[in-house]
Amino acid sequence: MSNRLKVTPNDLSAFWMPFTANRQFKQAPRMFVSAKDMHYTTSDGRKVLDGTAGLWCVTAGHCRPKITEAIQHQAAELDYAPAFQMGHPIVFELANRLVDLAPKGMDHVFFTNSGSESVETALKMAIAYHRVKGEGARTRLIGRERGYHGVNFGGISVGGIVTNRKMFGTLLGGVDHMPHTHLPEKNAFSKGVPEYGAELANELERIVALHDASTIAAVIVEPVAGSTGVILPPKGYLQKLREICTKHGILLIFDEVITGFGRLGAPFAADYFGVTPDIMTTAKGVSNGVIPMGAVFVQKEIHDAFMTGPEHMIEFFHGYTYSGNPIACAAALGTLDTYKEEGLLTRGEELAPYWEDALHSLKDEPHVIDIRNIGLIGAIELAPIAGSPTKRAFSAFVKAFERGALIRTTGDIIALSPPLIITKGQINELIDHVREVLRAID
Ligand code: PXG
Ligand code: PLP
Repeated sequence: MSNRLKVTPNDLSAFWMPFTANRQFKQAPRMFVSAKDMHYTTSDGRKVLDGTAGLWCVTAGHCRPKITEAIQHQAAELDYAPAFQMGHPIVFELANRLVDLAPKGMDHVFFTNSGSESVETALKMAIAYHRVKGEGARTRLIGRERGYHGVNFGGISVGGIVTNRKMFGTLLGGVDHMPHTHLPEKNAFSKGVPEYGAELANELERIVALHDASTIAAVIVEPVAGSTGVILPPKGYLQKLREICTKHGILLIFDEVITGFGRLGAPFAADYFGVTPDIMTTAKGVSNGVIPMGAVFVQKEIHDAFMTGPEHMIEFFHGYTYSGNPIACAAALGTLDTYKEEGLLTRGEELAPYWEDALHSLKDEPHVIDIRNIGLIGAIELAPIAGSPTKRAFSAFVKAFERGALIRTTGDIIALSPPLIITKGQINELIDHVREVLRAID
């Protein structure tokens, strides 16, 4: 422990940190050394309330005994088994448990190690599915402006976040984008899903008319866009997308990496909105963020379309060394047990009204230009400092950390997504931290 506390800037240079202002961080590092339930402990011994479930992933809270024990036991029993042409029991057990939890008809699951890999897997499945069905011309992929689908080439190609795309060349060909659904002039301070904007789904018809449906494999959207700053689907929007996709034989992929596993108060956003996609990508909450894992759920019809050639042949030339890694499976089973025992996959529904009221109590605080919420997700959008976008929100992040709360910021938006074990008292505490921070920053 003591060694870990003695970090100096010199020790920090080797690690090129992901999505981090490296030079700024290394001048004034922020370090966590332990965590339990709703709190982290920093290297200087302070408790910090986790307002973000890590990076939206520690859904059941930190260092939960069932998960820790499952990992410890599995590590001593079977540490690794080859993922290709070999199996081990708990990966099948986990697949069955997940399929039981998934929306009806999503009977099969493919394992990955992250949300980014889940997205690549889903996109490849969609294109290959059409090909095995004899519609090999369906190769186009449609994403959405401001969408986040991880950082691999397929994901940034269908994604719509400019900073994540502009440095990396021409990306995948044959990709188009629908417009995002953020309409602050009409929907600011909406509680839950906003009233206006369902007609934006009709933009998909325009794209279909341009390219012809026979060239389009799939549409991928986040049911609720998280990483881009929490953008909600307008009332009726997802239903419309579903109808248009079905009409044209286009697969609908829901990227549920953030919304999966209870974040909205239902197991999946598909359940919450009553719209079932053809493919659903997940990660994060599947293993409580403790061991990397992702899972792609597919409708029976898609899976079965691949099960046709000679039986000794591999049906889908895709997979990862660590697909269904035994220790990750153990972590996921421990996670599912914890969710079940504590009713966490629906706890968000009970807490959502309280959460909504608490968040919207910030409406008249300095800099606030919009507040958005759904399930246990909240966003507080701040007016940017003229000429210095993101600076105000970043100061809020640093101040909140100093005061004892972990929040996330993206652009000038504060995004909150606490573990689903949060109490009402801790919701008050988190919102009070944000209130004090807003009053303290320039
Ligand atoms: N799809 C969606 C919808 C996501 O939100 C990914 C794919 C990629 O997952 P991996 O496991 O490869 O990171 C994500 C990840 C944030 C934040 O603060 C969001 C994500 C990751 C890190 C930070 O908004 N989303
Ligand atoms: N690069 C090389 C040289 C490899 O041998 C492999 C896997 O065998 C990979 C990349 C892919 O690694 P993973 O299966 O962990 O995604």
